[in-house]
Amino acid sequence: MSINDQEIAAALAGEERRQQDGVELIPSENYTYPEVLELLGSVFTNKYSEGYPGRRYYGGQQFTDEIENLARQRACSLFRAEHANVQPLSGSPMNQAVYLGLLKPGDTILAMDLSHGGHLTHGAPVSHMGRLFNFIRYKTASESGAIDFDELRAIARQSRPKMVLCGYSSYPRDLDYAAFKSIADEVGALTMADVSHYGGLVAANVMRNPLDAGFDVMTTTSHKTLRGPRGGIILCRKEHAGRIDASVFPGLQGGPHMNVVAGTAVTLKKAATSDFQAYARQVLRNAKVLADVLMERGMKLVTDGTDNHMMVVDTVASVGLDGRAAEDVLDAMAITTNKQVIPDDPRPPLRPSGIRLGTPAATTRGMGESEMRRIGEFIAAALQANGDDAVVARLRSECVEMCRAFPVPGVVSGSGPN
Ligand code: DSN
Repeated sequence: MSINDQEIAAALAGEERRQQDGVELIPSENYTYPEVLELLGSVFTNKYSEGYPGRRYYGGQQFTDEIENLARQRACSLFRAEHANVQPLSGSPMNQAVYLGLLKPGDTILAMDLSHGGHLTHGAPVSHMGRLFNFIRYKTASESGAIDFDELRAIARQSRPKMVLCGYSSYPRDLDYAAFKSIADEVGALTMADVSHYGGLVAANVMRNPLDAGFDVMTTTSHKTLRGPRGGIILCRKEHAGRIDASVFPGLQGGPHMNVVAGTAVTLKKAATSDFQAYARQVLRNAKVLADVLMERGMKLVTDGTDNHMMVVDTVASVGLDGRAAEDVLDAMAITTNKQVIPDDPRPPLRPSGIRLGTPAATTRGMGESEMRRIGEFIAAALQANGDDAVVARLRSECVEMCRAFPVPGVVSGSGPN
């Protein structure tokens, strides 16, 4: 395939080179399968399919119905769910569809505070959902990161939420879903878990599955640890199926992206294999090693370690650099991370106190514990280099050389500019 648009072709080549030559440590990113890339560029992108299999508003659905049915069945079987909706265009509309489908505007939702690990869509005041619903936030214990369930119960008794929401995008521990469920039951609230970050780890049974604890709804994006195309999946109990489906379409969205649904179906089949389970176990082992090396090298990690695929480094406490400065230093040596607020961060979100790191993408390209040790050493050395460009340049060339031994799935040439 050739792209006859020089500027775009050059940007694509540059991005391929960037992905090939650098270590991707943003925990929500991953490299999808070459088959998924092929399906994203397939003729399924041409098709409108408003409605659901067997009940569409446009003709010509014999093959789109087949792929959506397969995706739904595979999602239910993989996650032990009674019903699946695979149409959400991504994580934010997915969560919005659940709130809007099961609750009324103004209802109270109990959710984790953003700086303690919750997501923007969990009611951050800057999000539309934060204005539409009454979000009450719970926090984690500052050192261990544990959730104080006695405090949570007291907040629930007082605020009488209609929904108890858990799940996170920057919290390095697993959750006790049974404890959330028992509090929700006590106050008559629905339960929802957003496992977007760790959906692949739940699928592989290396992290707990909220549906096993009787949760009403679980949401996950399809592209993070699950390694699929960019999309969202809502899994729920049968009794909520009608309201969830109506909320996604026609409530919130129009035509689903059937090229993405096809890629999701393939992804879900792969996620049920022993190869994927081995991958998920390696993601966790890699995260532990990376966290240990960073701590050995004097870095301060929020909650002092990790039980999942990610960690948050307090760079201000570790080396006196805010998250943006730390992100820039690491970018310069071909390690991509993202700036990150820490619990109750006194700093603003664009100059927060830390960075967030994760191992899903590096693990996909075959990096293991020895590479994690090297990456941990690179990061510590770069952050402790006091702005010495020569040190950063040397680290960059070592890092790039290491990366070239681990091809990125889907990168064809990697021949873009350095
Ligand atoms: N952007 C994703 C993340 O990085 O956590 C979720 O919105």
